[in-house]
Amino acid sequence: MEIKKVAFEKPVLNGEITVPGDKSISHRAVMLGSIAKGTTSISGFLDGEDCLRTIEIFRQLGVSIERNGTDVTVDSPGMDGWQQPADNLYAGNSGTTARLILGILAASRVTSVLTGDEYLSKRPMNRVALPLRSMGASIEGESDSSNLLPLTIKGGALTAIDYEMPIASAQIKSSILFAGLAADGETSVSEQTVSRDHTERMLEQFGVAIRKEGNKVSVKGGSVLSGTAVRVPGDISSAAFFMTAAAMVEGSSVTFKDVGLNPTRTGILDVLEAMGAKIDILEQSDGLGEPYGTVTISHNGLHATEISGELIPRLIDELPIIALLATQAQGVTVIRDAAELRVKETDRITAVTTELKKLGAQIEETEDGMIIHGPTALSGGVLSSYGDHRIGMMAGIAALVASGPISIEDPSCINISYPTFFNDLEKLAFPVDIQG
Ligand code: SPQ
Repeated sequence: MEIKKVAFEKPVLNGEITVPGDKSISHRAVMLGSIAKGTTSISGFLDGEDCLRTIEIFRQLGVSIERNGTDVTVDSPGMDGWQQPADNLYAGNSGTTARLILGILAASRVTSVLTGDEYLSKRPMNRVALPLRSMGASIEGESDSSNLLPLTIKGGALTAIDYEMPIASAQIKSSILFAGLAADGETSVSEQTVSRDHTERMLEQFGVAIRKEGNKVSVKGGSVLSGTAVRVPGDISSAAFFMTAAAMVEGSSVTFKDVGLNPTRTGILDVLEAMGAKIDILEQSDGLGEPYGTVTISHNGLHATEISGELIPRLIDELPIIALLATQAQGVTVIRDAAELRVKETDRITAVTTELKKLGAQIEETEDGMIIHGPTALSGGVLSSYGDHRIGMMAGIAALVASGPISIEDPSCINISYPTFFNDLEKLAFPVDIQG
């Protein structure tokens, strides 16, 4: 097993970094560029493993996709011109690829089999497959309820639905809206709590007229998409690891250039502010759909907070690193309403509490969150990533406050969303020792 050991020194984080492109936006840019007829030019694309899976799947469908580093050009005949794939479509570890593509394939003219790695093959697909089936989609699996990959999707005619989502999920919302693009009638999705809105923003960029009424969004079947230019800002979910590090380590101040500032994703900034960190934001926008800017996070003491309700979807992927942050804050931090963490790449509630306890953290697992007592001195140790990039990176950042070295089992999963994570850790803090 590959081990990456983070050498221990007393660090202070100072400097400026530009984190790689946003994962959610990169996926959607390739998907919409492939549905659209014509050429789409993407800059700032995330060359992480999950997004590369999305590219590969559309290539198998006959879309021409050229990648030159973080510049990607998609040249598509449009959805009606896609070819029958010769092999199964492999989504790897990527829940976003699998769930969004289910909606797209259901609306296409091809028949395909969608598969994933051992982790993705345990994640529920019925959250998108059930509403898609109610639109008339043919999605069949091997398990009794056809909830798990592999799934066979026979694209065909769909009928619009008006769907109320039982949970806040951008993946469910996006999958149904993508299917709705080719359905007969107007498809609507309502959510009780707002989830990330990259799909809605990007549909408009590709020329689709969407209708928004409160928390309900609708698209008309037969909408025509035209290729366009997409600029992907830095991923705030990746920046969150070093934002948290800067907030935790006394004397630190780190600047993040060109990071996404979509309000449906900035819950981490709200939490850092509520816990006492100093935050300076210089917001910019170039009119290409997504706000972004330069953010500086500086250490300024830390106290506990409560994280629940509408804030949760705005920082769902940041909760593992926030749990680590809370171990260094004065008081009791409570995280609730986050049961969704149990169906991510791993059960992130159990994984975070188990791993942080190994370092001496006072952290308890609840059904839908965690309770963390701080501040606690953390020791070094050997931590598992559970094959989950966000748990692996949490372990890497823990080395900044631990009294001894941290070894991370199976760190390669970090390439899924932040391939340059260890370079940035070295740039801002201290050398890492790569073994295996
Ligand atoms: O793609 P995947 O594996 O589901 O990625 C994760 C992550 O941590 O990177 C979740 F495990 O992010 C999801 C996020 O949790 C990405 C996403 C999206 O791009 O639409 C939406 C969120 O998931 P959900 O289930 O709330 O819709």
